[in-house]
Amino acid sequence: MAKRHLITCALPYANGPVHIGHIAGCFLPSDIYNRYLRMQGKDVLFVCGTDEHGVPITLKAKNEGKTPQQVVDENYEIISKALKDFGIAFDTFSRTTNELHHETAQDFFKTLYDKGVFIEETTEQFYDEDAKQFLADRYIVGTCPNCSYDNAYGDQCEQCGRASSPSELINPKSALTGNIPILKETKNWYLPLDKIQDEFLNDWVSSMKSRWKSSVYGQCNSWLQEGLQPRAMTRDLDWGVKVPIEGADGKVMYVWFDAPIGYITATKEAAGVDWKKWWHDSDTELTHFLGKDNIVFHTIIFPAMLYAHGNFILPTNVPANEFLNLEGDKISTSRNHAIWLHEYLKDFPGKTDELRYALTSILPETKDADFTWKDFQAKVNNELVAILGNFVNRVVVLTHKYYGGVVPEGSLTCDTTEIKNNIDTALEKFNQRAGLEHFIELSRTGNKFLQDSEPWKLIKDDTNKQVVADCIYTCIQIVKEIGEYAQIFLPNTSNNILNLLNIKEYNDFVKVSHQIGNPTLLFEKIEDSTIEFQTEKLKKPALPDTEEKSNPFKPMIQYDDFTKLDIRVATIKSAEKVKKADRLLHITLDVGEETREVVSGIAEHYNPEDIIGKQVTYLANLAPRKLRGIESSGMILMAEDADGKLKFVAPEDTTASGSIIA
Ligand code: B3M
Ligand code: ZN
Repeated sequence: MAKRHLITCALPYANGPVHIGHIAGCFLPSDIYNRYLRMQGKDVLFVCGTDEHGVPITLKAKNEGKTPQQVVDENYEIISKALKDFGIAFDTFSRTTNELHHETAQDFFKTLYDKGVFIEETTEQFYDEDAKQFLADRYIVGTCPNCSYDNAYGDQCEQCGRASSPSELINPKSALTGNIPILKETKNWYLPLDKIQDEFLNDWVSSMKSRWKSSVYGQCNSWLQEGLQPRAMTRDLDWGVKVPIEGADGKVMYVWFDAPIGYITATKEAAGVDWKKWWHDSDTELTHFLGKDNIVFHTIIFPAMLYAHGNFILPTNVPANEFLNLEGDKISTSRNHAIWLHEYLKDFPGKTDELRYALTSILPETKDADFTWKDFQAKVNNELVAILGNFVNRVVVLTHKYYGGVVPEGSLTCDTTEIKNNIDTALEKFNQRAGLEHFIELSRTGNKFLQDSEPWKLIKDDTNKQVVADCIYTCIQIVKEIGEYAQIFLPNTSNNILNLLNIKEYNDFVKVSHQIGNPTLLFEKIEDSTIEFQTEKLKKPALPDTEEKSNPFKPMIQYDDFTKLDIRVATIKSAEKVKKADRLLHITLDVGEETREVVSGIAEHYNPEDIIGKQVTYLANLAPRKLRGIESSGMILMAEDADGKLKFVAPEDTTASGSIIA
């Protein structure tokens, strides 16, 4: 029997907020397990944090004209607040950009280095000569060898999902400049997974066969069957944890090296000097919660790191979940087909338990699951309102009606022991969906007991006094049990039941003669219109950010796209108003070797006579179109200020007409 339990939940990437897929994948399952163990009186530490390194964050920063630090700061705020408001009860929610994390990861790396674990290898990697940097997988785009999609990333094609390496791409290009990258030699440090497989992983993984979920064991085993290869643990990049050894300037740790060490950092933050017992003492049981795309990192790479380091315990279980879909379709952050947690919390104030319940009831434990708003509504209305809320309310109301809210003297006449055992057994085995079904069974049983007992009939006859008292006494104890188990699944409801029963904590029975609280409803029905609103919202592409941007940056283009634009300096030779068109000026431009006629919508901003001789920026190769019978070739580019005023963009000093702008 383990003395203590360390629970980790996969660190969400700080490149965007979290959505219900993340919640069902690991936040909720880990929180349920955490709450379950605590209810058993176990010594538990539950840690998480944001994963703030890696190339996607640097690309996002570039796209949005921000620094990577700004991107992760913003997302840390949104993510940590949403998870806290949702009641995920981490002991600490750390960040991998914290100084303590950099120290911890560097210590870990240094120990492996000093033990001679790494293989140093010089290989040829793609390098962008203009950007003067090596190109990590995500910085390379090209044509997918599998499906011919021409914007596939170096590590994965987003169209067909195939994982690949940059060298397999057809016509690889730098995502930074569009250049064709050259191959250049660079040294990196590799974890010899092949060797660690023979020494340790094969035996260790097979010893876990009976304990781990078959999907987890199966995936892990198939990697081992294929045979592991050494894997680079360093990258030529400037965003990440610096590699703490000589000759490693300009290199950082591979994000999947430092991220799981984030669990250790978070433990240090939560437990201080006591952190060691959580990671070094074999009496600690370590459980990693995560989604299925992270299995290999938690069953192979991180354990290999821990083994190579020595002294660390290894995970006892890795109960990974499958994926959650949304309304029959994959959740997609780029298409904004997602329900963002922070938006749910804003749209449904005070309704965290409703989402917890609906998601727990469909957790993708053994296969992918589908969330629909209709099902959410049905779960709330038909189960939380009609079964749980209804039972609790009836009991409180009847206690007030018959006994003025004072618990009558009675004895237990309905036994719920088996149901409670069923909840425990299911949760022990990570069958949380089943656990929730048994939990709602408590309320169903209470309702049926009350219905069958019919105290409202018996009360009319004085000889039934004790039977009625027994019935109400028993129902009050069942309400208490519901509240007690709600600590695991529905923490707000659990607190509300404490108030209804007017007790401070859940222990033993609610005592005879105790005055309970006044009836209030635990849940309210979700209206059709609310569901329609949410379903409509899913159809609209919106920014997942909290604040609406007035002037968002456009999606990234490649250098090639840019070079298609022929932009020149031009000089205005003549200008006149277009008849019967208030906004248009007909302008003749000197573009060097020729003149061009342009119709421009700037008549409200400039008088024709004032602009003769002005220099402007001219897009020369925009396909011509006819405006008011005049063919307009190309376009004069204008700057627009916040008030909508248009202004010419001119060279700093007079420049020959026709000069190229690039
Ligand atoms: N950030 C991947 C993910 O969010 C990664 C998990 C790290 S766990 C150490 O899916
Ligand atoms: Zn593809």
